[in-house]
Amino acid sequence: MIHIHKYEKWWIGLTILMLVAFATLVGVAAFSKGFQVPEPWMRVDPNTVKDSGAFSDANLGLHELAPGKYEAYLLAQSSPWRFYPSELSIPVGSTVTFYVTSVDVQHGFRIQDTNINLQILPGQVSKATYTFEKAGEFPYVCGEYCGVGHQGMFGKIVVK
Ligand SMILES: [Cu+2]
Repeated sequence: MIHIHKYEKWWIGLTILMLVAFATLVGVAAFSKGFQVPEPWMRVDPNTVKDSGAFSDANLGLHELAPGKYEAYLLAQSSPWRFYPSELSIPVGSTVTFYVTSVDVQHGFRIQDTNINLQILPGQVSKATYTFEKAGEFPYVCGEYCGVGHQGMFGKIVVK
C-alpha cells in the first residue's frame, strides 16, 4: 500500500473538486446561457471566395429566411481594412446567423453587447447565431490586430 501524505490527499481532492466545478460551469453556460464555441463552419479558397457563391458581392449582407430569421454573409479584408458590408439593418427580435470569412489575413468579428466574438481566418468560414432582443446600434469591430489599418475595421448592426 502506497502511503500518501495527508496534504497530498487534500490537493488531489481540491483538484478533482475544481475539475468538477469547471465542467459544471461549462455545461451550464452551454445549455442554459447560450454560450457558443466559435465554430469553423466550412472551408473555402480565400483567393476565389469573392468570385462566386455565398461571399460574392451580390450575396453579401442579409438574407431573410423566414419572418424574423436572417442569415448574414460578411467578408473581412485588409488594405483597405474593412468589413463588407459595414452596416446591417434588422427589426427588433430578429435572429441572425452570421457567416464570416477573410480574404487575406487573420481578423476578428466581435459584436458589442452580444456574446459574438469570432476568429476570422482566411480559408475558413466562422458561424455564430444571435437574437437581437433590444433596439439600438450594435457596433462590430475586428478583434485581432491585422495591420496598420486595423483600427478602421468596424461596422454596425442597426436594430429597430
Ligand atoms: Cu482585421
